[in-house]
Amino acid sequence: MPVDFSGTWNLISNDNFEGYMVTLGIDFATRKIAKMLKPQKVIKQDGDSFYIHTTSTFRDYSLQFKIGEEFEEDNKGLDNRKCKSVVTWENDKLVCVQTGEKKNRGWTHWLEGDDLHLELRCENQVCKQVFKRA
Ligand code: 1AG
Repeated sequence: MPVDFSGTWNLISNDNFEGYMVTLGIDFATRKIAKMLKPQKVIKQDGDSFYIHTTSTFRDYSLQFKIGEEFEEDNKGLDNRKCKSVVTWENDKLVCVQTGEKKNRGWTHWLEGDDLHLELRCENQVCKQVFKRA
């Protein structure tokens, strides 16, 4: 049985979100608001199809993909850049490579105990987020 990320998840920690946002060129005022947020993620996993909806009081972001199928990602409401993204399994981890203007951009999701982990990478910055089941 593959890992199942499905569920509703609430952010409990957010390490170096600031550094990640700075490399993406997010302005000071937006970063100040974004840092205060406690986003919620709703993940629906159906075989190799994923739907990940991240919501907050400020901005929402939704993503739909199939494992191994490259798609055009429009980071609307985030840094507004477009990139070509592909998500693959690396053992039990979900690894996304976001190819575009920014080097070394991507993220990894995995489960650890009852928690959902997310590492967001851009250039030399790594943001580490942890979520608990709602
Ligand atoms: C995400 O990607 C995207 C959601 O988790 C937020 C993560 C990082 C934010 C990216 C850049 C910061 C830009 C602007 C800050 C403004 C608002 C922040 C809003 C945060 C809630 C949407 C991985 C994901 C897979 O798609 O889980």
